[in-house]
Amino acid sequence: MDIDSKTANQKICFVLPTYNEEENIENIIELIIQESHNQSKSVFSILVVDDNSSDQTQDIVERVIDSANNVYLISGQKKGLGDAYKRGFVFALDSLEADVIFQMDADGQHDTALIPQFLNAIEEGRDVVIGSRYVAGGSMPDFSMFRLLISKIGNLLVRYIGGAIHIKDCTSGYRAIKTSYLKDLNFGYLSTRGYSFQSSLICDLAWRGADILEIPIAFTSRKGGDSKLSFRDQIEFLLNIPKLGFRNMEDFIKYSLVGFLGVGVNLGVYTILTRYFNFSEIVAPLVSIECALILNFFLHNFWTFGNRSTQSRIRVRFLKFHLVSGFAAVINYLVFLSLFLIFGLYDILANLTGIAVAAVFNYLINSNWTWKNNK
Ligand SMILES: Nc1nc2c(ncn2[C@@H]2O[C@H](COP(=O)(O)OP(=O)(O)OP(=O)(O)O)[C@@H](O)[C@H]2O)c(=O)[nH]1
Ligand SMILES: [Mg+2]
Repeated sequence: MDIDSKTANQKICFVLPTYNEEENIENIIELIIQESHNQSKSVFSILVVDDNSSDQTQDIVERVIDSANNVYLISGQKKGLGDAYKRGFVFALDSLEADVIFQMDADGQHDTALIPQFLNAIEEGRDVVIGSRYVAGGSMPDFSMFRLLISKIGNLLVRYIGGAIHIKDCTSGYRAIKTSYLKDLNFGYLSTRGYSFQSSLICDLAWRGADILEIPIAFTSRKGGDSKLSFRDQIEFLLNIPKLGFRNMEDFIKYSLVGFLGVGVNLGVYTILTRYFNFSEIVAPLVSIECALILNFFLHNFWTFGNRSTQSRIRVRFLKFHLVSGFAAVINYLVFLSLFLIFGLYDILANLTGIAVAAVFNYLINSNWTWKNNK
């Protein structure tokens, strides 16, 4: 099957969350419909997820539905943007059987003329395309320095604590996502509001190995009406950062626990060999270190990194793990020596620092090389 026939007639669903968007909703639907006329390979649908707006939003959408195909409306209690998206995704997956879902604000801030660029990138094999304000060519021309600063700081926190360093814009609301990546999404975990929903979702996609591309957008001010995202959304965004950090650090925490167990096994085997089997102090450490390494390897393989899809053979991983451990020991020793001899640090503290640096090195290399996730 060639690419053309594979992507022919793929179903693209635009999920537009709305709350009191009577000034904007008709216009954005029209713009998307205009774009659909230029797309021969795709069938577009538009799903408005309205949370019982108190203005005319729903009446307007219902009027549009009477005259246009493939426009849908679902409504519900207002529980935040994340909850609205969650309901929208479920409808788009189950009822519309979408292949690609677009997230887009309904207030005209996202330029529909860029839709073909998103679709081209998806066709070229990307799993997620983000309309990004922070890659070269992207901008927020109408926003105050203050809002820009808040947005940038928020993005930095998500990137570095949430483990999505390579993604410049983690809170953008303009994205195209292949639904294969949404089908096994843990929606319960993502059920958060506003910006925190957007950042949780993109981190989840990044952790699961989605191929993500950012294309530049100019994020202008909304065409009409008022902003819906509140101070409460900002607070929840901040409270959500540690949660992202914990989930991002889960492997490292498991790795460290196994490491501590390894130290115990090393000491235990050494004590038994020297006290009960008359091993010399020269040979006993070699055996006890190897016992700890073997135990650690199997625990990492089946527990710490057990859910990764690593392509290399287990014996190759076993060798790599030993190699990395050897390097880590050298790093431990060099850090200890330099801190102790050059900086005159108390020897136990110097050794502890050496152990910590070596442990981080050990984790990073094993995580990204020995057990590289190929999914
Ligand atoms: N269904 C639903 N939609 C929401 C909710 N909160 C916000 N929205 C919609 O989500 C989109 C993004 O919200 P905006 O208020 O535009 O947020 P923003 O773009 O960060 O803020 P502005 O730049 O001021 O527009 C808009 O289409 C809103 O109508 C909600 O609780 N439920
Ligand atoms: Mg907006």
